[in-house]
Amino acid sequence: MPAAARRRDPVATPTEDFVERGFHAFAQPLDATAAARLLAKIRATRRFDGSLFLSEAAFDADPQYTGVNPRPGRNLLEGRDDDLAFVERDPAVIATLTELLGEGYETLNRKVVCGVPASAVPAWLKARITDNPVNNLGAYVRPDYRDVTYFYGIDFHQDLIDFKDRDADFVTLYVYLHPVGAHDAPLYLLEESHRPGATLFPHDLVREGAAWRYRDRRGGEALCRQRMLVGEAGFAAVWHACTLHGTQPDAADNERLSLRYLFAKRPGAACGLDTVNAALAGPIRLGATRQDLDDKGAARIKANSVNKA
Ligand SMILES: O=C(O)CCC(=O)C(=O)O
Ligand SMILES: [Fe+2]
Repeated sequence: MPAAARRRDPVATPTEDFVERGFHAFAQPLDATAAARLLAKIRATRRFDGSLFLSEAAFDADPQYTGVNPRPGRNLLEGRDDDLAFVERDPAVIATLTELLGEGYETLNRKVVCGVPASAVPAWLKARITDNPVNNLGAYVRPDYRDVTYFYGIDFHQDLIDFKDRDADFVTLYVYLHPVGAHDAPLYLLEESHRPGATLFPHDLVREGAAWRYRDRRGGEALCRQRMLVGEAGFAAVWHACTLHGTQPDAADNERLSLRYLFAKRPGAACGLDTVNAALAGPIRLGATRQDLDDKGAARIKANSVNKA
């Protein structure tokens, strides 16, 4: 057999990518024209500027930190199946999700995520939130606009963070709706950070050159290469619920708009994710996933790693 034929196929399957690195980036962007069409419709619903926010007095009169994300009845993507077909019916997306999650996988959640540009965040708010680990701005956004999730950066986290007492039986699919470069609040993802399994947020991360030393607080550690996810409109990537990723505050003048999906395996269905999870060194479920919030849901820790990425 010629050497070239013996060499391992350089295109890894999604399952192989998950086992080895904790994520899979699609080789080709999804339909960029359809992404632009949806983007225009989203942009037509509001201005992504200071008018998104409550006044400081209105916020302080009745601070609400929970229930401020999109939910059934208040989700900009509701009733937009046609606009989302370029994602949900894309053959490569379906093939990847079917391989990882099995036939009959379930959509747990889908929403628009906005990286809010620095120029849109009122000064009073910036002063309060700088260096908080999770700057989900939903609490400060006018209730009508809470049909989108707004971030001003979020520290390295596992998407399992929102699911205490649930197995990592789901994956995240993230789609950029326009080109995202280094200055558009791209996602930073830590390769191989899924391997120790589920750990408590905020995570124990120390920068080491171009990588991060990640300790699982159970005696295990990994050296994780940092990968900046930049790409064209329609760029898509899928990652494991234990893979660490985060964003810095959006320094550009423009908002970054993306789609974020969670897809779960059907209980019992044998799938690639079972292989991935069986290879993890630690647990795939936690009774508590985070310790950064007080009992009202407000930040009680000021610390942030991804801002040093
Ligand atoms: O889009 C972002 O800035 C971060 C999104 C993210 O990691 C999430 O929604 O879980
Ligand atoms: Fe996330």
